[in-house]
Amino acid sequence: MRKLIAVVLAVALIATIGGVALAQSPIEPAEVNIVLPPGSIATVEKKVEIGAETTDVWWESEGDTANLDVALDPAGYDDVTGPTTLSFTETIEVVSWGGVPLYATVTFYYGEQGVSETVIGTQEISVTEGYLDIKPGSYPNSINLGSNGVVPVAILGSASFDATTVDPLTVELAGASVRVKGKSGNAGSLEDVNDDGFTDLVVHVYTKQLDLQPGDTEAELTGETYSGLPFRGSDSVRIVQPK
Ligand SMILES: [Ca+2]
Ligand SMILES: [Ca+2]
Repeated sequence: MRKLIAVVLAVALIATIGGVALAQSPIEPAEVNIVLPPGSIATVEKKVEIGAETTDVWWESEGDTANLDVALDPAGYDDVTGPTTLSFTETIEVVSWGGVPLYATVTFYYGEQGVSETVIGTQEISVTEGYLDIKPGSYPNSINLGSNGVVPVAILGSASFDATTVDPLTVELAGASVRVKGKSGNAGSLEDVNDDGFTDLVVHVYTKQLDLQPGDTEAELTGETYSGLPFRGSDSVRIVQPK
């Protein structure tokens, strides 16, 4: 079983550079959920819009840095001329669980560093804890790539993560989609698979669609909540060779 973390990045600032009004959310994605075990790293491709101006653009991160490490690459851009969109690769690492949720704020600036700086926008990051379990209740999570069947995956609810908010139709495991039930169009079921009092979402993905190779040890899960917050996560797998 692996930890599941929901990271919400919210941006709600409007900035103007060189007289050009930027989009309502100059920083994309505006909201993201990340699912990953402590000690591992999630990456998010992030885009920052700037207006018609030659300027430096950089970022600063603050928050619960003892437990949550947030950094972006590159550290900044020098003398860029807009309007343009700048790309950053954001890495979010849970160093340890110092109580949940964990918080961080990333602020983007333009201007000349140390001389004049104006805020482009901020991200508010909050991390809540939940759990993900491929083949709930069993370990190792053996997968026979030659199987015509399905693999069950449980997104486990907790005090800080409501698994019933996940839209099962959006869930994919290693590129494999969720089995939809007959004419109903429903997918997944809500049940308490680990008997901890919190409702869990169980889906089944098609084994044939799994983008996994012999030797792979992890499978990534992606999906969205009903409100459109994307999330991702991973759990260990053991690939069994087809006979
Ligand atoms: Ca398992
Ligand atoms: Ca449960």
